[in-house]
Amino acid sequence: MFSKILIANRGEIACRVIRTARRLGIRTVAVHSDADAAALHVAMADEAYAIGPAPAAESYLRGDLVLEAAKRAGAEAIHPGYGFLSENASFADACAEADIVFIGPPPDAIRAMGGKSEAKALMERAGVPLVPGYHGDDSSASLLAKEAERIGFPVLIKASAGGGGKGMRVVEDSGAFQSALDGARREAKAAFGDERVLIEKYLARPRHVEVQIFADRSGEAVYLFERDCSIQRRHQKVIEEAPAPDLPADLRAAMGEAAVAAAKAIGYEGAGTVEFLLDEDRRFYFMEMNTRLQVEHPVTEFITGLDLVEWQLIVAAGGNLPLRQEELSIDGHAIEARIYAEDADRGFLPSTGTLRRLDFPQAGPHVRIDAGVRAGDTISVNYDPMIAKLIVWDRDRAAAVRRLEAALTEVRVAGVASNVDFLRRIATHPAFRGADLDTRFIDRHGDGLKPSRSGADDAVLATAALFVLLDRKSAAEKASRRSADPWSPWNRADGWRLNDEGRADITLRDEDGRHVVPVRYRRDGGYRLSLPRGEMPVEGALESDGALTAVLDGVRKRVVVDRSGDMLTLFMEGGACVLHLVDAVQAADREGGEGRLAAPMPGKIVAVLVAEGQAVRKGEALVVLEAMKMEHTVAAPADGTVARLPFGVGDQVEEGADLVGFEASEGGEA
Ligand code: MV4
Repeated sequence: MFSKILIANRGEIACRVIRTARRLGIRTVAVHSDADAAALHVAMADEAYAIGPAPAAESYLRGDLVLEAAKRAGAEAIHPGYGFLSENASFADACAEADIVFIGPPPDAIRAMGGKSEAKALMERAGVPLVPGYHGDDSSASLLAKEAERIGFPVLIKASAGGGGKGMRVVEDSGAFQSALDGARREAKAAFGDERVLIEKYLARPRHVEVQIFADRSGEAVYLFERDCSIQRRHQKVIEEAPAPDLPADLRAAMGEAAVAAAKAIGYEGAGTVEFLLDEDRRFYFMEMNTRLQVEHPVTEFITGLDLVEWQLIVAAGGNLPLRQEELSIDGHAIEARIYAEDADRGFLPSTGTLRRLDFPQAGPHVRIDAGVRAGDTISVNYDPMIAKLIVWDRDRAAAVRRLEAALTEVRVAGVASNVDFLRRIATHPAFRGADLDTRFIDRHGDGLKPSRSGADDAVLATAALFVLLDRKSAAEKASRRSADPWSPWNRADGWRLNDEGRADITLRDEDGRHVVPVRYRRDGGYRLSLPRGEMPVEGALESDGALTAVLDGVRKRVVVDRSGDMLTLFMEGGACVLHLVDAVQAADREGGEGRLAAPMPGKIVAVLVAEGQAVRKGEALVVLEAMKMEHTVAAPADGTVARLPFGVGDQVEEGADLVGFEASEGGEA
């Protein structure tokens, strides 16, 4: 077994590999970009090497710099994690040339699975079922059109070189085929520099079911059962589970054996995943093979009781698989939810900033948290916005779903937007509970997955105002205890007025604007608030852990409130709410901010959809920015006129750059 390994990754996967290595007594070497100098994985490793500036292309993707660090550290092996260099065959070759073990498959196996068409041809020869289709070399329009007729509409056109859904076109009939083919080719060329396409029978409601396999150098291979990863958004997995619900034992075995056959066909070694599409009629078809450990591997670990990173280390060091197929079995059910710093209420725009608060449920036999960041860390645009993975296990799926719902209520993220409430809406959705899964789950149930609350309702405003009042009262009491003149009226926080009930205004701001909450101080220490829907008596107390016991209109609730500066994050039943306390003095300064449509993060302008002087309606798309491999549309915040367009297509813009000078029309809809 190795005595020292280098982890060529960051975030939660780096931390996860370090944990197993440490348990096995293996010394660990971390590499990091300048931006990650204080990151969790650096702190956890035995030693760490800076390898370059923040952009991944200048650090984590620089195989030469990673290898240089490995040589300096005397690491015998490199674990690539996932993403970055994990499926880079040239890097795996370079490791071998440097006599450093690449913890993963042989480079040729990576290459074999890299191209979709070549992979399919290999799988076909190995007897692995493929979707009926055409993936030959002749990609002339006339031949492809004939093949589409042969296959039968609807068909799916896919980029041969790509993945993740880029360049995919569903074609319902022959009349639409040529234009769809042209579009798919253009997108494939732009995304992968290769316009070759393949055609398949389109499966309308497939599930994404993938099989975890492991192979060792002796040629042995086993399957560690399957995962259902159908809950995806824009080809990014959101929730994964193992085993796949409602899979008959014979189908499970057939998929497992097909996956093992695929692995053996390419001389595989190490951890791998064979992805299948499972049709409604329970036929399964090879989709692609991933030649690395997957993000969602913990659900497999939970149901098999195994440590897949330990198996990777054993196999990479030349050892045999620890268990034979007949020694493997499924125990219970596990579900993973990916917690991302993205704003589910704003088109899942990645959210950057400092994690003011990061609470997780207590880990244990039923709950696991794989996190790569901690409170105080910054989520930046340089990397994938994953915060952590929450994985739960229980004796069966129903119990695991309940466990997931409960665990998600204890995940609190403040300082950046997160998808936690979106995850909760999925976990509590009847279709999810009923395991009614397919790859279009989120599309199909989109409306039922939208946030229930629109804006700050009375309960939110009352809770926030009460928190501010109690916070001020507590600060005033502390100040008077410290003050030489404890009875000074300046140390009061009860809105005291001569011959009158105490009064104050609490002004709060959110994306809908400002909310002024007039307060009257009651003699009994409570308050009476004037809210949009009427008066409300409130009282409560701040607990030592920052939680608020609020009694609103006689109903007692416990709410966790995080305060960072003027930002309040309220973790309410219906989800997290962010409000900003407006200090009346500074309020005026904010006026200058109106009319700004700033770039939410650095990126490139890929489309300007309006002209200067053009009248637009609220919500109309104005400019499209490409950042973090995704497109972000900047839309009109209200009815109005496009006054200035300082940038054109192809321009690079910094975070905060004014993309559009906008003038709201008088009284126009905002
Ligand atoms: C398909 C399909 C339906 N029919 N192939 C999406 C990207 C790549 N993983 C393959 N994908 C699909 N291929 C046929 N013949 C539907 C998808 C698909 C999908 C597959 C798995 C997980 C999520 C998906 C989301 C949309 C479409």
